[in-house]
Amino acid sequence: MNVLESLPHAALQQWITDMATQCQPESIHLCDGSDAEYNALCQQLVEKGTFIRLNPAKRPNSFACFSDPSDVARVEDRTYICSLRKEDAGPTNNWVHPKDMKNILTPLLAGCMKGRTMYVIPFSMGPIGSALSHIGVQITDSEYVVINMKIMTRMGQQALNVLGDSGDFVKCVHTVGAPLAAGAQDSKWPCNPTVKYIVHYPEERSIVSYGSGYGGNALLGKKCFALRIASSMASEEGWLAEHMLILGAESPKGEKTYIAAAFPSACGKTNFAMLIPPKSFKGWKITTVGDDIAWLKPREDGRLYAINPEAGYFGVAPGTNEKTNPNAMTTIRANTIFTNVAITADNDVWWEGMTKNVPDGMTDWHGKPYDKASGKPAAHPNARFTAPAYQNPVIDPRWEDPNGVRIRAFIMGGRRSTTVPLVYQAFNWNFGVYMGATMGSETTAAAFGEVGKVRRDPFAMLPFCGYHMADYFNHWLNFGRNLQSPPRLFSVNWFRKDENGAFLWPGFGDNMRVLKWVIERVRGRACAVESPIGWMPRYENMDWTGSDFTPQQFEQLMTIDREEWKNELVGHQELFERMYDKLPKEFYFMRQLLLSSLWRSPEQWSMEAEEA
Ligand code: O2Y
Ligand code: MN
Repeated sequence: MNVLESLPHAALQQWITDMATQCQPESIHLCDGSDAEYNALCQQLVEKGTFIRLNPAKRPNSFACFSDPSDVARVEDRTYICSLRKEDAGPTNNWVHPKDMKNILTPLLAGCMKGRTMYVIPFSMGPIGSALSHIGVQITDSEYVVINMKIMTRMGQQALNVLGDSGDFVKCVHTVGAPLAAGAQDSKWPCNPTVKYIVHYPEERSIVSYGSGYGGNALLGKKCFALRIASSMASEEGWLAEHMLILGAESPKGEKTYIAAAFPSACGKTNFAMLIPPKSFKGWKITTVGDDIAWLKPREDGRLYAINPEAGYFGVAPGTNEKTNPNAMTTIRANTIFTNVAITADNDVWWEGMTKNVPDGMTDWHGKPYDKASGKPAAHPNARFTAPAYQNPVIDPRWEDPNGVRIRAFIMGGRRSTTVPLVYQAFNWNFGVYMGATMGSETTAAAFGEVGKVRRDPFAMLPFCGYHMADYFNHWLNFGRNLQSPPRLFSVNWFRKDENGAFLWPGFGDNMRVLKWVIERVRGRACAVESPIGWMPRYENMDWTGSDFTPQQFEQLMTIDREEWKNELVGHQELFERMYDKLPKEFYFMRQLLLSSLWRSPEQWSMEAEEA
């Protein structure tokens, strides 16, 4: 029997049939999401030479693979939002009219899966059956993608059951763009080294990804669906799809507070999601609901609840170690796929920053013997692990709660060596939205080549917002108006440096001190002092047990330098000018207010602060 005939969903059946006619695969495989299917596909990739089975004694049921060197990261310059109107995509997205884009893609898709299997992956973003979840169906010609989607989503029959015979689904088409001629030898990492397109049609709620087999380009449930398409759905339907981790903080008294936090890449987002409090914070426990994406909706009580739409972690490996993130190291101890890491002589994995000592006899991410003297990294800086979330030793007991968890605070952070203090709280929702909109992070070598330049990354969503960024700000402003006791908004910066370039803040576990102040603030128990940019803790308002951090060090970390802030506000203006046509008018007024409060002399601020 034709595999598709078993599908009760006529529109789904028709769409798959149409795609098969276009892509001309050799066969079609409807994924059931079973472990047997997963194991068989892993074995298939081992036999093909794509996967290397890792030492079962050290890393059970785990595999490593090396991508094509042209296919190692998301391709932002090849990523498009093809809305019907250019002004709906906005100035920060690449835009082509959907008709013109289809004229480009149709010939590329014709016969693109020749010689390959077309896998059909039904998947749920979010817990099965949750009112906050949404269904997608991805077709792909990559076994690697099927295996990763099994870890990252709830996929297979369970998602088909939710769809029934007429449910809505986001159409996700993926091909590596490398048709295989009869009898030709396949490459270990098929992809199209020169032609790549990651295309989103927000009105159709569909995605087409051509030419890449890697990460955010190919696992379409993640950035493409859960952020770009979902953010556009969310703005129409009155919810939020955000590039945020979700963590739970439990106090020694058992009081639980859930917080969502947005950080651009290279800011320690996974470390924060799995934070281990300092030993002196006896009885405090941090648990992870999600490490990357949050979907948030108000419930009948008017309060805001969040789910993690994902089921796994696609985390950056380099820099992860037993000190920086022991919970991540435990999470990836088994059942994990490693991409572009180095392989040790005893068939385990290694990357820069895992251990001080660089092991001998490794294979590098190019699959070649690693020459320690080369000065080159053994693992690619964007090397990844794909691991099931349930393996996280600090997974939150409610991480799959279909109702979501109530969010009490949003934390926004960037990597700033100057200007931005360790922590401050926005005066109100609107100032918080302004704060998120003007977030910036200094570029690191791995990501952008030019080091240390502030790149504005509103809500860490710049590469992931599926519509006009200024419409997104308006959506946030409106959204707050309808919430009962809305979450409070905070800015953090773990990366401020002194005049010698040394970090002023220890970070990692000590970030718990900041988190505790945030929690106490939202619960109305912590004091703060008013500054020109928001509410800030005094030294004595934070918990320093077990720390020798001095009031003088704190002062340096919290300084608001008027000249630096005037420059900062010039940076805000530059961002606003890029999107002036739709920018919320409130933002101009808030910028003016910030300017005028910065204009007051520092002596005046401290006098007013004392009075407050
Ligand atoms: O490089 C990629 O293909 C993936 S990018 C990514 C992966 C996991 C979580 N976050 C990100 C990101 O760029 O924000
Ligand atoms: Mn991310």
